[in-house]
Formats: sequence, C-alpha cells, structure tokens
Amino acid sequence: MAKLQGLLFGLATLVLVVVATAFFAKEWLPPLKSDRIAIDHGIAVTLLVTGLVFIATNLLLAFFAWRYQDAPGATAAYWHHNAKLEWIWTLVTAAIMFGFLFNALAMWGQLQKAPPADAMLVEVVGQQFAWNVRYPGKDGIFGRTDAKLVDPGNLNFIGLDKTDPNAADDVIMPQNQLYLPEGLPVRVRIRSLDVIHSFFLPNFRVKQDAMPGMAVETWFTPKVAGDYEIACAEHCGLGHYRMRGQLHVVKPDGFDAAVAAALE
Ligand SMILES: [Cu+2]
Repeated sequence: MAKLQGLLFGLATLVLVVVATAFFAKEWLPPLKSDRIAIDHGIAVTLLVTGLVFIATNLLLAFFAWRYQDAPGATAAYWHHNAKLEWIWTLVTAAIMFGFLFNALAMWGQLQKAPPADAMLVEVVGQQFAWNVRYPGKDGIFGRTDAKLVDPGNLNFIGLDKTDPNAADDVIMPQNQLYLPEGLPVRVRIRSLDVIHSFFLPNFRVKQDAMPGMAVETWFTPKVAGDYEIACAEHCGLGHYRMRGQLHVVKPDGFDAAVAAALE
C-alpha cells in the first residue's frame, strides 16, 4: 500500500509542476512596459531556486515512502544528533538565502538611485477611492496644498491653495487619469489624503505605498505607449475594489495635446 502512496505522491508532484508550468509559461506576469527588468529577473531567480527545491524535496519524500515502506519483520533505524548533517543543511540554506539577499539589495539599489535630472515630475494623491493626478506646470513647482481647503464639491480634491503663485499653472487632471510620455523618465510623487493606499502599476513593476502625511517619490521610465491600469494595492476601505485609474502612455510629441484633450 505504502509503495502505491509513494508513487502517487511523486506522480502528483510531477503533474502539478507540468500543469503549473504550462499554465504560467505563456504569461505569468503582466507584460513588462518599463525599464524595471531587474524586478522580473529577481522574481524569476527566486521562483527557479525555490521551485527546484520544492520538486527535489517532494520527489525525495515520494521516494522514501516508496522505498522504506513497512513490511513484515522490518525495523526502523533510529538515531539522533548528526552535527555534520545539521551544519551542512544550515550552511547550504544560509548560502542560498544570502544569494537572494544580495540579489535583492542590488535590485533595491538600482530602484532607489537618484532619478535623472531631466525626469518629468508628476504627483499622484490617493484618496478613498480615487487617484488625483497633478502636474506642476511650466515652473516645475507644485502649488501649496492644505487639507483644510479640500473641497470635492468644487473639484478641489487635494486642497490646492489657489492663492499660492506656484499653484497658478498647476495642472489638475480629471480623477484617475494619468498621462505619461513614452521613453522619458518620470518622478512620481505619491501622497495620500486619508488612509494608506498603494500606487500600483502592474505593467511597470511600480508599487509604492501612499502614506498620509508623507510625500514619497519613485521613478521609472515607461517604454511602450498604450493604456494601462493603475491599481490600489493596499486594502483601503469598502471601495478599494473600485479604486482604479488609467495610465495612458503616449508619444512625447503628442503628450501636451493628450493632456489638453483630457482636460476638456
Ligand atoms: Cu486605495
């Protein structure tokens, strides 16, 4: 009986691996449309190593069930404390973990390095349950905002202080509409009006929490024009599911026209 169980267990492992591989081989992440290829590499390396360990341990378990089943007259061997074995599995596991760690640190360093000086600046402010997009205008400086000035009735969702000279040329988009030029680095300044949200662009491998009271910046370069989803990746309330925006990546020479058309 145990022989059969071992065989079935090994077979189930192989079937699972084959089915999962076939299922995810075509598309297991949304197609990458930014310069953040390092994230995909990091995920692939982690999946490959943990996947191989998963397959090896399961097949070993199946083999042991098949090989060492109970039988008349069979006695179990018993021993404890094998310092050499324990050192080996501790050090090998630690080495693999250090590999992951250094890989992740290199990736983190890449993502956190200073943006190019010519990067475009845009602000995204999360609120329950929408994204507010603002461009600083020609002066490159965002006008002052104040929570006391928030006035949804007059479409002043972020509380822009219109008496601030820097606010005069700020461009506030219709909610949930973000336009970016293709091929140019962009700095996104992420804030929140209420609770913690998370600005998530699945196709661009960008995910950054929006923290109340903080402005956090992240930067990336959109590589392919098209329309994409902006999601909120932090469960932020009952309307979290409908907190979706659209990112439109357009050719640089059509950018101003696209923003102007969206504002009409
Ligand atoms: Cu949210």
